Amino acid sequence: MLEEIVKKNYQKGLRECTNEEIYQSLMEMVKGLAEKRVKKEPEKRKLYYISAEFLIGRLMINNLINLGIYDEIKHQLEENGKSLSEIEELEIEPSLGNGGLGRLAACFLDSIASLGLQGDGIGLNYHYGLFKQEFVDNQQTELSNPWIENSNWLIRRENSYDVPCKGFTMKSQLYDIAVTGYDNRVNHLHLFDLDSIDESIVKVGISFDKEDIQRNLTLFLYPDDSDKNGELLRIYQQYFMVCNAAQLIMEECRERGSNLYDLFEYAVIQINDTHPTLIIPELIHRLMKEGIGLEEAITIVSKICVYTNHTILAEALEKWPLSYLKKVVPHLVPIIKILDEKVRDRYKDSHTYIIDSKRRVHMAHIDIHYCYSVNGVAHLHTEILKTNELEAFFRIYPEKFNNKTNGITFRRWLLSCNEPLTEFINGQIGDKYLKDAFELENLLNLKGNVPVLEELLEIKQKSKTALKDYLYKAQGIELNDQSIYDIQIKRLHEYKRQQMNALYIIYKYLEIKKGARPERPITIIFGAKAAPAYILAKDIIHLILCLQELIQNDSEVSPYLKVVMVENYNVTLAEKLIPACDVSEQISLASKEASGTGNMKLMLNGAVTLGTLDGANVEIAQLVGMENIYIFGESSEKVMKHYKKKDYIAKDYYEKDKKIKELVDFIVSDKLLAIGQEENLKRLHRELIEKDWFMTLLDLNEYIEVKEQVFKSYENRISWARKMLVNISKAGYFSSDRTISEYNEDIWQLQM
Ligand code: 26Q
Repeated sequence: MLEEIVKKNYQKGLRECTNEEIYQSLMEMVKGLAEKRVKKEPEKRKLYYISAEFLIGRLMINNLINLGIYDEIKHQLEENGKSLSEIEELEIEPSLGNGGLGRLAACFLDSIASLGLQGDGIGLNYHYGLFKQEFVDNQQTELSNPWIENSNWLIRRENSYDVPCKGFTMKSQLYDIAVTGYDNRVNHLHLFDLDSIDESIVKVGISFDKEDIQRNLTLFLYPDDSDKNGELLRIYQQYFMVCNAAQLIMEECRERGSNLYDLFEYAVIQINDTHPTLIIPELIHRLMKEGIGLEEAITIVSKICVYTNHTILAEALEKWPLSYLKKVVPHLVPIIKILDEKVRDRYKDSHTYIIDSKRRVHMAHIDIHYCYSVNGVAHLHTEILKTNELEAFFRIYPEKFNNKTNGITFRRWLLSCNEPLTEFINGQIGDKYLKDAFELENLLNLKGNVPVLEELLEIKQKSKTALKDYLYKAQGIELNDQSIYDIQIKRLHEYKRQQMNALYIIYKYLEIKKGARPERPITIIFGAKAAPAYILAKDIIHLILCLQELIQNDSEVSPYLKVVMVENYNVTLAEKLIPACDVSEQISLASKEASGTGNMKLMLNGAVTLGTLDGANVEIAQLVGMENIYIFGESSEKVMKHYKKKDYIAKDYYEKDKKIKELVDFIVSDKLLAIGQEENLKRLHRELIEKDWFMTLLDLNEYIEVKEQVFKSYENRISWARKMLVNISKAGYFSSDRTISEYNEDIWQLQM
């Protein structure tokens, strides 16, 4: 079939084609095959997963695997002297997400289709998505990240809707991306674009006129919202997303037979964090326009919408000034006020009001009152929501709260990114685990089999060498593949504590300077983007890059220690880094990481976790047992007590512990100041001593101690391989197929 398409397009054979020509033809073929698999007769009930982010990554390999033609195409290309993996490198990954929440949405779409459920994603078609990161003078700089080039996965549709805002109406244009299930159905990701979008208003880097809504609306994901215009733009974006969603959903449900009074039998809407919350008043508004009374409209919508919370960080819980909503969507304001009044009539606790005394609208409160399910994303996270952050709501609606521990799709995070490991597993236990991930536990029978454990070590070695080759080619980075790869890859945030890892690097550097060389060289790898307006996060990147340079140029230290911060960390890079990882850094301040999903991907690929008892790490620890994970740090209960009592004083740790003082002061040492910017380094230094809101110094000593232990135990290679094996065997629980089955059984109730 590929031959035919190539012939039609270029009048020549595969062998004569360039990789670019083959890539284009493969895409055409896959798009055609996928559309053929779309069910012609839709089922009654459908899920709509609305999200500001869908971090889908490259799609070619994933689609070939899910359509069951990966091996066939690979061989066909080989026979013609072509390499699928070289062709894959031509694909630019869509830049439609930022971190965990967006990647989770992508894994979920894969599992929904793979389980044969009828469910589509709805989001925005950001032309430049999240910025592209480049390092200049050891600082992060942001560039626009165009991904919609000549060939892409978007399919232009007929659908276009009016989106009325105060003073003007915008028009949308729908694009779809096919979501192929593994050996199963095909659903869609619906991405709405502004039809009057104008890319030419972006002048330098990522700066543009934030007030020119009718030309800028779908250019960037998370435009800088550190000023009022930035915040207004975010509200416009959110409204544009949900107004289109509401119209699409109502149109589709009517086509499937709904009279709108029974809409809740036809649709369930999963609200991914608070960003799509305006769907609630918007749907009420639209149902009323169709002649349904207010009370009934509220009841219908409350039987359709469900909400997932992904964070307990106060700054991420969206609160918009009512005056901003009046400026953007005045027609929704009366409805929001009514929703608030109903709450006030019923409940005394003012913490649960939608509009607070400062006239700010709490988006999460709309969700909790008017959705029929509220879920957290890991056991610990859900418990913290119930007993702390959302306690007042839990008292009112205990039946709404439930946990759905996150998961990851094994199609991408094992099959597609780690072929050698996949083949190894298939060889040992067959491939039943592809449909039932718990089957991976059969690998436990091999715990005592030394040749098998040795084989596992060889596979890891191969991936480490592959990463070395890739990073050299792609970014000119030189790795020593005989060193330990210690990897921390995630958004840059103080609570994730990349700065603690940096302090370990300083510790190790000073130790080596004193003559205490590690048994084996250590490579500490970071991948992270900092939000453009998040100053401290950028300071932390600066520190890491300065350490990288310092150590690189110090011949006493560089043979034993290397620091690497990869540029523009994204899904594509994650797919190369994860198979190669030995030690997975999951070191957030306990209670702050809702779940984490990188921790699951790394475990599945045979990395051993070094982490705190936070998010899903807790469940990982329970599954693998304490002998197969390295845990340190104060418990979430203790950390939460520190916050309540305000009794964590960073300065005390700094002043009373000579070692801590030495490490922290190194940030502003002559050596680092000679490399980096005084302003950045001094600010970070001051912050760690004066504030340290995420308690880095609290856990620092224990972190260093346990990390040393990790590196020591790495030397017992067979025992380490056994830890790897146990981690892989127990990763089945973290398949997003399990997570999605639970969502469906407990919340969505879609036909299987
Ligand atoms: C809020 C207000 C204003 C501007 C931006 C935001 C904003 C943007 C993005 C708030 C939150 C996000 C993203 C959150 C996120 O990615 N959370 C992660 O979700 C994962 C999936 O559930 C979890 O595994 C991670 O623990 C959690 O951090």
